Amino acid sequence: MGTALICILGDQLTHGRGALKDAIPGRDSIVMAEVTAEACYVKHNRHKIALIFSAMRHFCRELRSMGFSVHYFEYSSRGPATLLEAAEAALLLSPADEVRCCEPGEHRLREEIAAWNLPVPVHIIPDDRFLCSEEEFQAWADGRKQLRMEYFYREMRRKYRILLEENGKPAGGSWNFDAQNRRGWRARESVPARPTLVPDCITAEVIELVNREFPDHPGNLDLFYLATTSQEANVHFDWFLQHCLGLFGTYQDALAEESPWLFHSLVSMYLNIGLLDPLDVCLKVERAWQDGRCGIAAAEGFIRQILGWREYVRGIYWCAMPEYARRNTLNAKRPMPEWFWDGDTDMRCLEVALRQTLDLGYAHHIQRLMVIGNFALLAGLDVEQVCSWYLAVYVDAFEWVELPNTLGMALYADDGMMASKPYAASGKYIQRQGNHCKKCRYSPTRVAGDGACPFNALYWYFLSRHEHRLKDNPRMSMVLGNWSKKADSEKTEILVWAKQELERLAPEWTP
Ligand code: FAD
Ligand code: DLZ
Ligand code: SF4
Repeated sequence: MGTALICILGDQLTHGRGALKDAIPGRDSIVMAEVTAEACYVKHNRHKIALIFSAMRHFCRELRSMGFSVHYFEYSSRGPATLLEAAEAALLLSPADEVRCCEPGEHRLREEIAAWNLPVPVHIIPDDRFLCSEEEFQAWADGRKQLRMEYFYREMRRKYRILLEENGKPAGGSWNFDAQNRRGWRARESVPARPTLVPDCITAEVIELVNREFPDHPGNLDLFYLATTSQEANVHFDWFLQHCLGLFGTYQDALAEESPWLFHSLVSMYLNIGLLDPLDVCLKVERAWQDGRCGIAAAEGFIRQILGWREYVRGIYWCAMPEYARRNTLNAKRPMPEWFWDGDTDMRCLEVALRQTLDLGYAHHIQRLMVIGNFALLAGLDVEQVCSWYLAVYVDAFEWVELPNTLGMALYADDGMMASKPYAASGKYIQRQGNHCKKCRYSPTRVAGDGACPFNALYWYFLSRHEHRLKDNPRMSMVLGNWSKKADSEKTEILVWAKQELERLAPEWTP
């Protein structure tokens, strides 16, 4: 083997994996670069940029301590602006026989790197940090009419023998304990305070840089709360195992005034950039259940998210790209309102979810799906704008995971490839799941007229708009039946009100 220049991207920070798999210190050199092209292709939340830059700098330090020569370009107007420029500059400093890069997690960057024209060949190495390869997923998907996550997940449980009895039956007698995981939040439990991390000097320097260089990006870095090394991320996960896992399942679908994260793990960002290993995390949760530290519903609920959903959405993304990004089944084109960028709305559930999203780069699943996503779906907001907003605002957002969740699951824009029905809900659902409505100027029990929760009329308007498309879906028959049973006068009143509210909340035309 000749010498290689190994290009490590900001979300590929795992030792011994991907392009680092056969790397040898002294023979191969490494390039890492903080570049405008990656930092600005959407207005990434400052927490995300700070996490990635700081984690990259820490990872570089670890590689150097292992004996690797690393060409590290810190963010600067005089430095390379793209990853290609960084690779070119590094090749001049360390000539090599080949450039090696692990396949990027976004289609746009895969295309870009595949087109790199360098003096030596560029070899793309498969990303072995996932539990299901793209080929394996494709083989599972081939010939299936519907790609339901539940069946994929069972295969994954079998493959890794997780939560499985000796006889191959699921532990606890069921594959899925979701029905036990839907309790609403009534503030009866106290949410454990998360340990705070004091930024070290690398992180402090990065925070200053990000505040200076990205002034118009969202994110309040005074609240920076993220681990930036694998070791810290593991400490963080162990804290979750000890303090939150027990109630994770119970309150997985809850919405709370008191806490942005309730009993959620906050590990997606670490998994997505390579600081935590997905199998390791699942095995630790299985062990916690085996040791009696949590119930089966909590363990299964958590493992399903990682072994099931996370791998499944990645499979969908690579199966369906690049056409997937252009899908818009419901023809949703209404401009996204400006208040998505500052959280300035009097709908309390949305205000809470948006403000924490913008300030911290974090919202849990139900906030993303049933509050923000639900509003975007019901209002018919432009699919492309909504997807690029989600890609920008969350710390854990990379297109392979963000796009299927947003376009497919939340917006139902892929004609049911991801979701068996639209995740459309009225204000009653949000009221049941949490305590925001008590602090809201709207009433979740009223449908039309001043003070009525806008989700209610928008919900019926959504159903009536898309009745023709949804009428053959058995999972929609009950709600569509409820709509059709309403008197014509009531229907008219609701629809007139819905259109008026929609124009007020998300004007079709903005000057
Ligand atoms: P927990 O609730 O503690 O769950 C544990 C882990 O399971 C997560 O860390 C994550 O790795 C995995 N997981 C759970 N649900 C999903 C899912 N649907 N898809 C993939 N992984 C899942 N997740 C991202 O990592 N990046 C995104 O950009 C992203 N965008 C989303 C957009 C929308 C509209 C929706 C509905 C969901 C999105 N998700 C995304 C999935 C999920 O909301 C986040 O993974 C989760 O909220 C992260 O918080 P947590 O680590 O506390 O998760
Ligand atoms: C997201 C991101 C950001 C903000 N900055 C960088 C960077 O400066 N250098 C880098 O190598 N990677 C960065 N990334 C991550 C890449 O955008 C990521 O590799 C692609 O989105 C593919 O998942
Ligand atoms: Fe949200 Fe409606 Fe409840 Fe207000 S009343 S918090 S808008 S669900």
